[in-house]
Amino acid sequence: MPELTAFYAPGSCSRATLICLEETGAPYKAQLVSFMQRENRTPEFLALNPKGKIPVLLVDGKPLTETVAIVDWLNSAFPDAGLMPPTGDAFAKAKALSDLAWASSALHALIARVRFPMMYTPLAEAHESVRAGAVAGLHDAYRIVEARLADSDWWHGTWSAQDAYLYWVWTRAAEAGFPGEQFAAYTAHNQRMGQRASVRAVLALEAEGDRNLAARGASISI
Ligand SMILES: N[C@@H](CCC(=O)N[C@@H](CS)C(=O)NCC(=O)O)C(=O)O
Repeated sequence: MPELTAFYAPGSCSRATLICLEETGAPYKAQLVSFMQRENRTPEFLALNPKGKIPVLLVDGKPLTETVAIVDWLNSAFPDAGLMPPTGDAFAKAKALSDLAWASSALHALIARVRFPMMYTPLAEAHESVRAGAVAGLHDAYRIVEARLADSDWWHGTWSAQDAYLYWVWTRAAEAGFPGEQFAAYTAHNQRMGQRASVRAVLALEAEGDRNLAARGASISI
């Protein structure tokens, strides 16, 4: 069994990786990162991930970054966890990775613009239009998710890492005021996800992380 350490921050996209780790049932260590204290910019952290971002998964001490790659590796190491749809077909596997890449690049980028438009332009008067553009993009993306979930509990029919990522997106966007509840199937998906033991465990871990950060006066989320 490989030794696993996941670097995470409460509320951030590392939630998808943590949910997947929980779904594997493998023991792992969760390493809290304080963005406010710039723990993701220390030389030690940058040696693990020069991009200064989480998630990072240490596998026997070796760092792996990017959610898509982490999920792909976890799926290879723990094939029974169902992180990717079962297939012996290289094209079908590539399709599943394509869906996950869309979530972790396109959807993630829209969430970031909705939450932090000020990071994308120094012009205060342009913040609202950056946000509005991202909100429009999220509506388009949610229509795709809604159609996919109309007749299925899970993106691929059976639960997979894609559902973990979509759960983070819906929750994060709602926290930023995006009206996800207008999309009935996606909202029901979010509620189904909230009932999974893996998700409950991760939310409890993040709550503990939040308390830790608050005690340090370092509460901030990205
Ligand atoms: N493409 C990366 C995105 C990672 C990412 O943007 N992480 C954010 C949190 S959601 C982060 O670490 N931000 C800290 C920073 O940029 O300083 C992935 O899918 O893993």
